Amino acid sequence: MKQILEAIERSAIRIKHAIDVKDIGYSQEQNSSGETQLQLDIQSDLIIEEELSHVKSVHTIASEEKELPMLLSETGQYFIAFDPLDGSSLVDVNLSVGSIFGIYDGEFVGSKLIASCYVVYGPRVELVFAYNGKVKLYLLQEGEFEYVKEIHLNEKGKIMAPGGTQQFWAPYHKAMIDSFFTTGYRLRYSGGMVPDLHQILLKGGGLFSYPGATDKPEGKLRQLFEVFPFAMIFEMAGGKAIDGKIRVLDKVTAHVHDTTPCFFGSKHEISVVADVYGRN
Ligand code: FDP
Repeated sequence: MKQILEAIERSAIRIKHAIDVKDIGYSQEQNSSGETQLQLDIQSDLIIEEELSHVKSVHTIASEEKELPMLLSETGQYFIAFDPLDGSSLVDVNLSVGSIFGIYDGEFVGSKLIASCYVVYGPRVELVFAYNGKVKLYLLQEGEFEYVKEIHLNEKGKIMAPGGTQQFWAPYHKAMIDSFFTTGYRLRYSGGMVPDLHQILLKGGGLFSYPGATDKPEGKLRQLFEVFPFAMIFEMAGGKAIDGKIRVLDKVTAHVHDTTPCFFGSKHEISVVADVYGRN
């Protein structure tokens, strides 16, 4: 696991450099979800693939930018799913973006996720690593990731990050989000999953939602690359992650690019979501 974390750290430093200096134009390619890839998406994907290919314990990788998983080493133990540059459409407006990693033991199944990591490329580069029941924050300082602190969520937070297009939300979902705002929650939504969830984690709690809606019944966010890794981080930090009704880590993944509706938050907000969705 140490070698995997070191490979992620090296990737993060190289991706940060690419963000700072490289062409951010669109390529001619589309990813598996039909989105046009940025040069930076492709570049970040190649950087991570290269760094993980040096780690013998990595059996297979799956990337948001690749159609199919890629075998790296028959004798490896770990299956790593990653979104190389999540929220990359925000790079041209200079908002924060991130990389997300889920480290699975033996197969790409939610219950086999054993460690998660994400990197935020903002004014500073931060890395969060969840393993063995602890969620640890690191800050990039002069080329090294230095440990800062453990992350713990409060029982109840103050931040609301409601994803998706309101026009397509179910009426009960809209009523639930409105009711959070009328009880004092404040809107904090940049459109980048990594910085939006990072803010909730570091400010002690709140709710990030990306529901199923009429335009996207299964939501937008991908299970293996985005939802499961953050679900583990929220659970280890003392919060919860559900799809409205069930724990997202118990969901069955039929295809590597499957999406799911998702709600991440501290315990209070998730109990409200479970109550509303349980009745609808
Ligand atoms: P993006 O398409 O820019 O990569 O992963 C997809 C994602 O961003 C998340 O980072 C973000 O939370 C979400 O999409 C935003 O979607 P909406 O624009 O539909 O709110």
